[in-house]
Amino acid sequence: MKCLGTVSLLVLNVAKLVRGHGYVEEVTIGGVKYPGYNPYLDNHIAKPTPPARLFYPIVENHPVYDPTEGNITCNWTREEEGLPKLTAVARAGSNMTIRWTRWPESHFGPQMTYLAWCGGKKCSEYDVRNPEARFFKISQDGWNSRTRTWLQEDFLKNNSTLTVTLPKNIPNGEYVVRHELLALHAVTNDKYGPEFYPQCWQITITGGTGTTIPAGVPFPGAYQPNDPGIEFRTNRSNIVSYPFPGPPILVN
Ligand SMILES: [Cu+2]
Repeated sequence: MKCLGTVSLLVLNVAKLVRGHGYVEEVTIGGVKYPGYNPYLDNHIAKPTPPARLFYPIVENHPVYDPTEGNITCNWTREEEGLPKLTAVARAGSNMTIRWTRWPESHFGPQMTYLAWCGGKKCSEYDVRNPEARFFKISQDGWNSRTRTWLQEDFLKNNSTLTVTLPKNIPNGEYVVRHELLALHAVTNDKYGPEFYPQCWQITITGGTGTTIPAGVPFPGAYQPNDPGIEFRTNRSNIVSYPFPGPPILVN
């Protein structure tokens, strides 16, 4: 174990030098802590048996730049590792506490979170990267007009941790959470542009009061590069409000 720890620290430090990006390190649901998919460690212990996770495997901590391509759904995924095997039991109306790797201070922008119903199947047998999957938005936080700061600046004070509340008014069953940070700092830069950091993990909702699945949108398909909240070039001193990309929140 000591040896593994040293290796992962080395790899992480190198990765930090190369690119200061990130991924979800841990999520707490119903008081239980679940590790994220660590692209610098889990991949190496994936053979012959991948570690059982809630999270869709990811290749790197890199962002997705083009919101119209397939990786916008669940990041640069490792399809050869298959779907996650675990699900977290989550009460409708409860909080998920999401801790990212130390988020770079240069990055700012919102978070958006969606759920996709797994069609009455186990999510471990239903890939939400298929074109039929639909995602409904449950949470978003962006520009705080009182403090004049972005969500990604505010959550740095809290160890890169944020909270998303699950809706009460949805049917019980298995869902995939699609949680994403959108970094806007490089939108003026023709070479890079907006940076999307989607992360997907599986939950099983209990105690829900809803009887119908809220209307959802496809990924890719929900975002276009010139959406006002994606091609957002407004100077910080002039921001009045932030037009979130994607649909409104229809359920709570
Ligand atoms: Cu970046």
